Amino acid sequence: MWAIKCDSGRLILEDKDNCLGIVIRIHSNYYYVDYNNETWECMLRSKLKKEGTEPKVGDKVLIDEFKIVTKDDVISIHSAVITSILTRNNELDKPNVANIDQAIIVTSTYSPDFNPLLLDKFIVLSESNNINPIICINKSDKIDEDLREFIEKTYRNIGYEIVYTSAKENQGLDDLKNVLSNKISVLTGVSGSGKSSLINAINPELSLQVAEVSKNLGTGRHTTRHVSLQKVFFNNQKALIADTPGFSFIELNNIQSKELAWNFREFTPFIPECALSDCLHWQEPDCNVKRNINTETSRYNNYLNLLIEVLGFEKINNARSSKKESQVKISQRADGKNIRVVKIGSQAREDSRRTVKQELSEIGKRTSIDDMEED
Ligand SMILES: Nc1nc2c(ncn2[C@@H]2O[C@H](COP(=O)(O)OP(=O)(O)O)[C@@H](O)[C@H]2O)c(=O)[nH]1
Ligand SMILES: [Mg+2]
Repeated sequence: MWAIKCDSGRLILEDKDNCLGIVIRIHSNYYYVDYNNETWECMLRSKLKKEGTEPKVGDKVLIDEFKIVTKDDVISIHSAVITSILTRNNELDKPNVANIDQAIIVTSTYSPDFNPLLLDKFIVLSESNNINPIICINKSDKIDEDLREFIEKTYRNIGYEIVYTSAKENQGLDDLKNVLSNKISVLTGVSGSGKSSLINAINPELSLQVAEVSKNLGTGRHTTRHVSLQKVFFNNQKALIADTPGFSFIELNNIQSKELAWNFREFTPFIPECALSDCLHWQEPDCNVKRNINTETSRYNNYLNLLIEVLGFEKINNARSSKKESQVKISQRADGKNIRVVKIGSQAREDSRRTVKQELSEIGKRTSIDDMEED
């Protein structure tokens, strides 16, 4: 460690080995890294820049070349340089954030009413992104015993962690804090479930601008603003919480139908023994999942509902790609040169008349799925 005098005071250069920090905010070319409970303003080492590497919020990074600038003995800037980025465990696009440990799925007991289909959908979104789902039952000041029993039987029994909270009555907040400690979390769940109230109850100084997932299926509103991770301190512990909800869209359009069941953890031990390798655990013969689970449960019923949704998206995507295929044709011009001619196929013409929503509602009618809005 050494010190250099500079105009405004002292500049201390502290030479440490590479240390592991987490990017919590990005602003133009500056990356703000949480390391040792301080926020360090970092530039990217030029080698990484040249490689085109771009850190995301949530990235675990090694930092070096620490500088602490002091002015009149008061520390004004901690700065350092990012020397490498560790492999990500997971990453979301919207919001653009990596290495989320867990999604706190905030679900209310009333207004909006508890909706197991939506809860399962959020669970699938988490599982499919390799993010551990934690079920937070908020407004538990108004929970009846039947509902509590249903939640325990359905979710606790298959291994999900559940916390019961009431932001209004300050109940269960210590349990929630325990879950959040030393982790990177996103709070997710529909509008009105109590996300903002919970954040405020945990830490009133932290005013998260939690943007909302729209009430209507598939019409998520996403913010253009960069996500950042907020540091929250309690009981000598620190939590990092994303300031936007975990999933801007609650559509399952990135999941393949034959993959969906892998996001139902109670199904997974039985999937490999199904007779068909692409078994959808629905109408197929010799299905090992159906043989081993109770198909009378809301989980299985919700699985089927979500499967129909996923199949609907697949149908639309296939139609789109067949449209693409039919668009390009090579033709020979009079001068002998080959040219590409765009020609729309009949299937594509038919599909282009329909919107995605119409397609989905038609599939819905054929299979009489319930309306999937949450309240
Ligand atoms: N009874 C009760 N009401 C709550 C609770 N938490 C939040 N609310 C109310 O639910 C409404 C929606 O809460 P809000 O935090 O804005 O939900 P968000 O949309 O998920 O951020 C507000 O009127 C809150 O006062 C709770 O634990 N119990
Ligand atoms: Mg809110």
